[in-house]
Amino acid sequence: GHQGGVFWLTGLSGAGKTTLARAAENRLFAAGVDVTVLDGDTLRAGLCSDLGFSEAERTENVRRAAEVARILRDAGQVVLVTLISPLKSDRALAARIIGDNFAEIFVDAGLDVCEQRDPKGLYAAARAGKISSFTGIDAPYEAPQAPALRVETGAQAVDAAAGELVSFVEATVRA
Ligand code: GGZ
Repeated sequence: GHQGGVFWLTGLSGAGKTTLARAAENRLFAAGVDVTVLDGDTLRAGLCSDLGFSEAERTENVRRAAEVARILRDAGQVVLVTLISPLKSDRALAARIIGDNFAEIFVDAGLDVCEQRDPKGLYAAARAGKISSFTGIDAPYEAPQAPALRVETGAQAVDAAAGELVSFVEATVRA
């Protein structure tokens, strides 16, 4: 068996949070772990569809995700949350809401790499002034200073990055 726990993946748009979490989810599920992914895009399509990208709305987005993650954790799930969650203070809010078994994971790819990937053309749109308050362009990203785990996703392949995350999760929740 295993304990519940929340693994909070923070990082820039395009850093690979969702890809990493989905790869880890598959491996953890195969290893018998009860795992759920709370993905920013999914949440914003439903539970958080009333929220935009102002500071106050991002805080509310983080708060709702944290409350849901806590419920799932209390039910014994391993929860992988993938939100940019750019502000230190918002991640501290999530940590406070969740309490025990919370781990901050820094999904670390440089802005240059993320902007080059630009899978949805959002960086280009932000540079062109078509969208504002875009994280890394005209809105801040405060990198974690002391994350529980840092996963490099700029140069490292998805498989290797997922392996690091899975090992960390297993070591944490099987303890
Ligand atoms: C940042 C934005 C923005 C702005 C739309 N700033 O790479 P994506 O596209 O698929 O993921 C990003 C997602 C960010 O939502 P989060 O809920 O994770 O953000 S936060 O934690 O800050 O609340 C991006 C898209 O939404 N997107 N506009 N202005 N990302």
